[in-house]
Amino acid sequence: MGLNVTQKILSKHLIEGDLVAGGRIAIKIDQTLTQDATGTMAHLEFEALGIPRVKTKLSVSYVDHNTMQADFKNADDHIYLQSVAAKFGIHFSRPGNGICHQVHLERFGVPGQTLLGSDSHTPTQGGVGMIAIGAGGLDVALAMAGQPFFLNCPKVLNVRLEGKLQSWVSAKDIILEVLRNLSVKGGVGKVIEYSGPALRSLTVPDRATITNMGAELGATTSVFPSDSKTKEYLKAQGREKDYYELKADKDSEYDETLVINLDNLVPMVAQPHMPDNVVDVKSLKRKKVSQVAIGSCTNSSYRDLMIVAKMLKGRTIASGLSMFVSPGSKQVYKMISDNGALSTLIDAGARVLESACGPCIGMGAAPNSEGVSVRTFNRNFIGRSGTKNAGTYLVSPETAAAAALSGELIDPRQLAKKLNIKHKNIGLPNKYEINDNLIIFPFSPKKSAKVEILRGPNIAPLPKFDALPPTLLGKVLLKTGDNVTTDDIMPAGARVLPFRSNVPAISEFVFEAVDQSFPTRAKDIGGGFVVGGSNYGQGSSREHAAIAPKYLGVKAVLVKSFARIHMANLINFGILPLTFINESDYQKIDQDDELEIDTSCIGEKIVLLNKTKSLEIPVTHSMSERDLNLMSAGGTLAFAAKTSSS
Ligand code: MIC
Ligand code: SF4
Repeated sequence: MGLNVTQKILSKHLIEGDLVAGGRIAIKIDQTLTQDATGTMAHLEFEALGIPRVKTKLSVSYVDHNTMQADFKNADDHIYLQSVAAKFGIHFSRPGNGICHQVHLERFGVPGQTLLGSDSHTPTQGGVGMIAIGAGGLDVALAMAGQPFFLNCPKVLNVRLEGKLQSWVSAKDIILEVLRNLSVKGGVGKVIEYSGPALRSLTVPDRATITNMGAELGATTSVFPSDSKTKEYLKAQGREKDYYELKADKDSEYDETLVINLDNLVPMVAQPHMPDNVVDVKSLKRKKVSQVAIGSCTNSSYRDLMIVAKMLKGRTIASGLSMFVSPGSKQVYKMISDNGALSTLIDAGARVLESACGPCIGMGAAPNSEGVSVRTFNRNFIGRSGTKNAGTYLVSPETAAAAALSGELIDPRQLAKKLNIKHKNIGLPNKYEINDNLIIFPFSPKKSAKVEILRGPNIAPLPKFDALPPTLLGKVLLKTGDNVTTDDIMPAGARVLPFRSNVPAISEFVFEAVDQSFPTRAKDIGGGFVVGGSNYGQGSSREHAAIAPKYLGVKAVLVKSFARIHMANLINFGILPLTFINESDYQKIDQDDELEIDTSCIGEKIVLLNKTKSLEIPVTHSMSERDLNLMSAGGTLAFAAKTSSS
């Protein structure tokens, strides 16, 4: 039997295990990426591993999240990251160069290779046929040190795209439709592989929009074949030599298939507060809009900004709203500046920001109270915009521009008719403007040896954690429902992000939006447990959602099911990830109950006693032998220190 694209790449990189869905495998990682919000921690961890130079084909450190610089903290982090990159042979993408995923697509993504990134939207590179996986910073640090990446071998779900996109319907609507079908849990344990006749008309930026937001399905990653469209894009980026054809064999098979006919697809919207709460835009009956934001790693490419500029040309945005635009990269910014589209946007009333994550991660541009914010982004979790009672609606650039002009959430086709504008596919330029002057390339080993790592006062040393004791005792500090996000556990935004390199300081914000008393209560009673529903820890890859609770004394998290990256992060920092054997037992534990967990035979069985209710509750875990060793040592760094000294 032939192989599909996922199997082709995984088999070429397989180091341990068999490609059988559900089994444990280890793969070789060719490239890594980090961004500043997770990168400070990842690089502190890399330093702790004691390796003189990265061992990957390519590692890039981006600065794109914390660019607000309200005080010295963000700036300190940037300087630390630049010095650490110079020391260890890492490419450094300076602030201003753009959002990691957009820049990586333009300059570094290579078909057929593997990429591990400390950001959940790393799968964006599946748009050029990579197996690109998001992970916690520590797993990325280990990959930089040349170690394999361990994961459960995913199933492959084929999304077959048939038909052709209609005018004013675009790639974002495709991924919104996939989310409507599969939900935020639908991709767990799976790679989403795209195929079908419609691929012929989807460019790499279109594909990258789709693979980017595949993160919201909970998928391990998403991937497109590498074909003539990939070649065209790489050529336009001056990287034709990186092209490598990669297609599924005709007789290859998939574990599951979803067929979407693009002929019938209409403009869609994900309503507050989940990316899978998707409906046809028209069903919102011209909802009034108070803010529009174009940008983020999902929709800030040259193509996306050009379509918005085309719609706004010679017009003014509606008086009842404000509009923000963040171009995805310096390349995009410079090109729209040179061709006049930037001037069109400014003239129409857009407030143009720098090339960075910005409003997507709550770094400014928070909506008004109870505001309706229409964004081209990928996440609309409650409070992420910075305004807890505002609602974020996720849409395509076409629908966002239509909202900006009309002041209402409408189907862009209605507006186009009225304004008499045509949705001529903007397509790709034959040649992008290439200037890598904001990338600092790795120093020679000789020059690296002389580099001094610069640590400002915001860079706190990594905390050290003890080995797992045979009994865990304590109270249930918090009981949550389903689909808790890492934004709920460890919020981001302008107030919190500056503390990403300072664990004691950031731990004061744990579960802030859910229960403000959590950090104080946890510390006062010497830690305890968290109980949750299904898909616990979905969303961002931030390992701070594990380190900070660990720092506050959280010993185990007991849930119906975990999201992949968060569970790996819990293991890395020595928090026991347990699941109920019978989901209904979730009802048998309440907040404040006293629990006792016997971990002395953790490899065979774990006994959980609810002492308050005098009940024994059957629980389990899905940790591999390697995970158990890490867990017993008190986490991955403690394990690495133990093994290197023995
Ligand atoms: C996000 O979109 O939530 C982030 C911010 O990019 C995160 C990483 C982080 O928290 O730093 C992600 O997606 O992994
Ligand atoms: Fe940045 Fe937003 Fe993309 Fe995360 S989702 S990498 S915050 S643009």
